[in-house]
Amino acid sequence: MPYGPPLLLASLNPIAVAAGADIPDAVTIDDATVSRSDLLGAATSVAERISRADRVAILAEPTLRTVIAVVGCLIAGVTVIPVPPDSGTAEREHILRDSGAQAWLGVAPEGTDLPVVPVRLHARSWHTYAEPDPSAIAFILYTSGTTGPPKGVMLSRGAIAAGLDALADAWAWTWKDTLVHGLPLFHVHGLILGLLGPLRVGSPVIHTGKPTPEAYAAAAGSLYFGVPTVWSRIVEKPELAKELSKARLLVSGSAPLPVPVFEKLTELTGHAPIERYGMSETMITLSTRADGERRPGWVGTPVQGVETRLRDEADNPVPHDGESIGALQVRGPMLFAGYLNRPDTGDWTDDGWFRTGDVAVIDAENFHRIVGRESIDLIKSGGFRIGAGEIETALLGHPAVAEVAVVGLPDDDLGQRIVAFIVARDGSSDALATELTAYVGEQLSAHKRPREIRFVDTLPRNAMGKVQKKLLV
Ligand code: MCA
Ligand code: AMP
Repeated sequence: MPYGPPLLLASLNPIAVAAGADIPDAVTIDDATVSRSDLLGAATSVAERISRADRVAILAEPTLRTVIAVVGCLIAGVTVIPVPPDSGTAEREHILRDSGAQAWLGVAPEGTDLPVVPVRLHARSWHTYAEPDPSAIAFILYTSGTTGPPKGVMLSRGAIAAGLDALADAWAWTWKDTLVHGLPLFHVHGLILGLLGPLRVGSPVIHTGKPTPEAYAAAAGSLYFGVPTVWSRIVEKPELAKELSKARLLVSGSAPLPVPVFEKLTELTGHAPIERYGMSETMITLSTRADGERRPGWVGTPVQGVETRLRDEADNPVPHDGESIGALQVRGPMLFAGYLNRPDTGDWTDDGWFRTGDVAVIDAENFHRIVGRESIDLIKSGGFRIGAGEIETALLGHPAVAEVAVVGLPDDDLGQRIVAFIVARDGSSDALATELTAYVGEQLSAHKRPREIRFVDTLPRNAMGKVQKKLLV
């Protein structure tokens, strides 16, 4: 190795950057473009100010300040807790309390009790830090379960490195690519794949702020990331979609890509999209390959280092015959290190496999198709994972709500849309529906607001009194 030990953010190796491995456009975001050396200098300056902290919270707006803050933490070996910038009070307080974040790094929300460490865009430091151990936790990402508040997924540096290298292999992703996306910087997709991926592989990245068809068409990259909602909005604008024919690879993930969208995208751009499957807990475990078959409705084969298997309800093996459906279990080097403060969630089998909660089919060529989720209470809307229980708890806090059941109903644009069935105490009205939607937004993130509120006289319940959501869907 000419430039010292392997680093998580390999393209920011200080020795290599000083020796001329600089590029002027390492990251473009929010109308700002930063070179590798400026990013390294600014982030190292952040590292100097926070190196004695264990965990800091970053309000993950899509800005250069966020990028510098995240990179600074990775240089110093400080765990990052990315906080959705639009999160409401209850969600934000939960994340801060549960994670034990000691400070805000960069921008802080109003009224915070935590100290705030500023991120100075023009400060520079060239101090060098030893690379932290691969087992060190780089991020705690909060993600929804079926019930209760979001859980903190602990991702180690080693898992991230393994996950990104597996994708570079599957997608033939190199420094010659320019990545384009506009996904949020508080989930695996936008943050780990979409920011750390380029900084590891060495490819420039253009973050478009929002993932709009206009911005994607204008960015002229070679590699594009999107959730299915992004791709379905792009194919509705054929002139813009055609601009993407100049790219090398279009990648879809975070939710099922509808077959008609796959086909339309192929027709308009000449590129059959790459589909890949993953979770916050596992990073990306399945993908079609740049040099392999791309089959509509299927998410490909295990990436480097990953093994998968299917189990039935009695925990017996399910054959890989392309038809039999089973619960998908995975293992591999990119899996998480557990949920913070929740050691015994029962998601691991005794022999070390992670239960994904998804049901799938595997064929004789080891191609995988995701059939759906085991629980009706985990909703995927616009690629965001949303727990029905969390929204129900929020709504039950409103005095007008007597009973509530939240479900995800099929939606052409979002995959699923959040619908709340509500038994109101003192009558219903459009004004109350608007108030309840806003009430959820004040407490949780904006995308957790119900798109629709349906007032009902009663909820369907079984003999035990449990709401039968299947009857609502
Ligand atoms: C939204 N709006 C609403 C409501 N919901 N208004 C009233 N009531 C509601 N319930 C408003 C929005 O605030 C916005 O307003 C406008 O309606 C349009 O909203 P929307 O249709 O949601 O469009 P959008 O805001 O453009 O969002 C679509 C999106 C977004 C950009 C595709 O869903 C998105 O960024 N998804 C990415 C999720 C993601 O990255 N998931 C990765 C996790 P206004 O215009 O005024 O603001 S998965 C992962 O990490 C794993 C590992 C994986 O496999 O990748
Ligand atoms: P999250 O933790 O937000 O990443 O959500 C993970 C969940 O998203 C998975 O358990 C799946 O249910 C779903 N998911 C991710 N990628 C895909 C895909 N390509 N096809 C179908 N479902 C997907």
